[in-house]
Amino acid sequence: MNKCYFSGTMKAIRLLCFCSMILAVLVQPVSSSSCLASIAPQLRKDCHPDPGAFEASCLARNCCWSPLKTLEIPWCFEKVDLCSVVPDSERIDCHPDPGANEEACVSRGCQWCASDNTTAPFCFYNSREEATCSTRYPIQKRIDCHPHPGASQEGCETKGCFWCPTTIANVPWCFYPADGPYGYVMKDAPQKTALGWRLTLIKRDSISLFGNDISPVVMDVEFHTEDRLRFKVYDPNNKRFEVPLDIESSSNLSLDPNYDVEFVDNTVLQFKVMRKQTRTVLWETTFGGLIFSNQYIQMMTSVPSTSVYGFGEHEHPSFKHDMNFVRYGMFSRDQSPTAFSNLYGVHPFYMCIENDFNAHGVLLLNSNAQDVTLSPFPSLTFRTIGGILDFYMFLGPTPENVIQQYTEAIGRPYIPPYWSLGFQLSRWGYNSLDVLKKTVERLKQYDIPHDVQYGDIDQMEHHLDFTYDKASFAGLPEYIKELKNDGIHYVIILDPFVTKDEPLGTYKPYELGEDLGIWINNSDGFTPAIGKAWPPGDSVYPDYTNPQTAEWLTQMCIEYKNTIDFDGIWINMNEPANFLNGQQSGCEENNLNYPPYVPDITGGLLAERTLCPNSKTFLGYHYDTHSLFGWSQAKLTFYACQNATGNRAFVLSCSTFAGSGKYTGHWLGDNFSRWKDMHMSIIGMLEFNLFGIPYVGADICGFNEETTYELCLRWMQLGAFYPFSRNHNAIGNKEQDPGAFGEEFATISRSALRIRYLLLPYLYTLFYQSHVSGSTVVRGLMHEFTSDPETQDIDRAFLWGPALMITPVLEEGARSVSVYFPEASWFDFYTGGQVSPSWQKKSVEVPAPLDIIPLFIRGGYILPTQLPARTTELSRMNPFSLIIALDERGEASGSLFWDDGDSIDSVEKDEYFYVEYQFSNRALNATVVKNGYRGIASLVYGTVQILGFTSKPNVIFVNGDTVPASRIQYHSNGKITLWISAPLFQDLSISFEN
Ligand code: MIG
Repeated sequence: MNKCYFSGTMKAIRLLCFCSMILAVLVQPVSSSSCLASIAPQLRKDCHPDPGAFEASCLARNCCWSPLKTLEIPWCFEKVDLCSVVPDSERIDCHPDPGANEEACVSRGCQWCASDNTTAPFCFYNSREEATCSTRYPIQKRIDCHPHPGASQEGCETKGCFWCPTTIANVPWCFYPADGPYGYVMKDAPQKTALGWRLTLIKRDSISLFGNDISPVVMDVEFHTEDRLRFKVYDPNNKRFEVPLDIESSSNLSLDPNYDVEFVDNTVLQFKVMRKQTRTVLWETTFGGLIFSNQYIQMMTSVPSTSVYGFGEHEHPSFKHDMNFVRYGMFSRDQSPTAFSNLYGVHPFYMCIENDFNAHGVLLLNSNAQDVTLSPFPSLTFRTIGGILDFYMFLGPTPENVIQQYTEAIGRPYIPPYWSLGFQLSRWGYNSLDVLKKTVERLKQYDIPHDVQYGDIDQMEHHLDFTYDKASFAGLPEYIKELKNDGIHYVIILDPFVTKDEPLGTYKPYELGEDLGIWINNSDGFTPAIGKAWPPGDSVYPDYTNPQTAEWLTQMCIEYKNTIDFDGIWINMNEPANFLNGQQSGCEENNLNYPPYVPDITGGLLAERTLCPNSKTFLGYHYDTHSLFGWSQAKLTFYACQNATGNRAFVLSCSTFAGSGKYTGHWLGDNFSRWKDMHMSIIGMLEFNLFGIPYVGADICGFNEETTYELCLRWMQLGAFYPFSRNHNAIGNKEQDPGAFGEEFATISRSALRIRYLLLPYLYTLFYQSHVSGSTVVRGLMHEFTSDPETQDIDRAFLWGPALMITPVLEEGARSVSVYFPEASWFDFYTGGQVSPSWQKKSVEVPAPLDIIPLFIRGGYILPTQLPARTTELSRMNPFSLIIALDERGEASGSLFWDDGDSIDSVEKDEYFYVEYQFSNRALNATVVKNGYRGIASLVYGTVQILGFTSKPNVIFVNGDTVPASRIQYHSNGKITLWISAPLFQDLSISFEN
């Protein structure tokens, strides 16, 4: 049976048969037993009632896997034969109009069964009742009138809304139609402003969901740059909270933007944004759907395709979103990754790939508790309970362009210190200096690269920041000096809570903070808010939105540095976390603490595991600033770290917000030692690259629960390719450092890490590019092969920049991986041989024995490398090499960024080195573009490898001198290796002559 594009009538079926014949070879067959995620919940028969269901165990039963937010609905269910479930005679046509196909059908919330032995409609309603009211109120036009649980017909109708139950999960039962008669209308004609347009809107009716509706509201449309548009809806008469992120707007009047905006005044006003070149509608909202009340703001828009990525922070089951009425809450929370839960950071940003493969991105700059619903029409519904609607759209048109434009607005990522690209080791619960020493020692014994060592809260005295345990960690300061001599850097942890209950005169962090008055306060604005966390007694929280806090933090860091000679700061639990729900004394009953609508967040309570929303910070109520805590802390910590160390800052933050990438990296939180979590880590890493935080990784081998030999080994291999590569473990679990499992494990980990170290110059160059132009460091294949739709769903493989594809093993027992090779020349990293061109645009099973993580280099690129060593301090002195992978035309290009790796703002101060490589016409040219780093003088090129060189040259010249035959090796697979010696700081030319 084939997908077909007609439905309903006899004639259509004949057409179907005709078109099946032509299409048979073109389209993939679908079985009538379908795994559609949209299958009505009542048709899902649980296939995994026993615990422990996950994707692989479900598919092993030959069942369907489709996680849904609603837990009561089975995620693993038996395949449903839609064609037999609803008898022909009972089918009510849901798509009598032309153009029916599976997607169009599903987007109406109906069921699709394309069968050629029936005359019944292919697209039909779930039930008679649904048919009756859904014909009147199509689900795609419903604006939720009761977004919180507990809707009833009576309650709904008294609000003046319509009631129409449906079996589709997350579709509103109580709603009003998007095309009116509610919402807002224009008060008068749009006004021209310096940057664009201003519309004054007034509410046209008295319907109110949550009270305190605001009218008039103003919408400003600002043309910021050719590729950036801002539209902002706010209260002109009352200043409401706005996120203090300075996004500059140019006021260039000669702007010729790549977008058009349109106001269509039909029955109800519509606002549209179109891509000028293609006329694709990127945004289309009606003001009939706008709700703007004090604590409930809602807007719904269509999106041009279902290829939507982003929104965070969550554990998303796939990189490309499932848009079947999925809702995600955003409110920072200390919560180990759980499907659909709101996690540590907040990133209301998405990217959409349009049907013609152009890409755009949108940020909703709002920090209040919020949620977004993704629906298959396709559309997005935004709901936030405070602030304003402040949207920024970025026109791309490539995915990389979108992220470059996004980071230009919110702030470009910093360049991490070079040492922090090395392998890092951590655990919670070494519990003593002895154990720490033994662990470090065995990595050294096995010669496993090791650049950074962490100390977690068990090193503190009673969990107090800026202390260390002088009993079980006696000698720690001296030991850190030893580590330094060995080239290993040290990172400390800071929790945000400061106990107020140490004896007077003994705990400076509290006393100094008291003097400076820097704590988050209760609603009175002057008594400190008191919570409870790890330290003994009760704790207060520094308010990092208060500029005074910088002084406190800097002083504390400088003083602590005299004892513990740290190089970087890990800031944790900064959601901010609290072991209580709200303050010690509870949260008063009021609208801030208990707003009429609570977005879809874990626990359904804003104060859960944090402070009361009506606490006061310098910038305003915690209600508004909660999700900015980690962001504001990262910024101050970045400068405090610089001040204390005198070197480039290293900050690793748990909680992040849009713009955090300028100051910090991120690890993906308290994951689990499970195979599934390895896959999830790739999705998280790809997403944080969209969010402008490319320095990201997950706890290698898993944090919670016990790891296993094979899981941990495969994870060491994958983690060797996280931009932030750290093995970290929770207290109480067995040791899982790469030295803990014996010789074989150590050898395999070592070789994966040595590949990482070999490639560090390439990785570092990617970070430079992300800093100056905002491109991603790790990216999905869809960024590079956007017009190949196959790449849109790939989230088990990823790229470093444009040129290196990493395809890890993510399943227990697997000794091969299925790899999709987009259209390009690819070379096996290990042999340098070209993969068969017949593999292009195919998925191929590639061998992956336990000691190998398959890696492929893309033709057309030159990768700078450097011989590895046990630390980057050593490897940075080794000879460089070039891997030149040729494309079909025999060409390739690349570049190298280099500096001392550790000083502040080397790019801004012009203290760096940059060389560009170009290979064409059988010759390599290296052109030094910037020569601002003195240390370059001692560095040399050692080897050059050319991959895919088909005709063997007679002579090879390096800077005009013939290379002796003894320094050339021709491999049978088309690879040539040259041993050369040439200084890095000079231009280099290598030619291959016949
Ligand atoms: O309540 O510092 O995410 O990495 O090891 C747990 C102890 C607090 C959570 C962090 C984790 C860290 C742990 N922390």
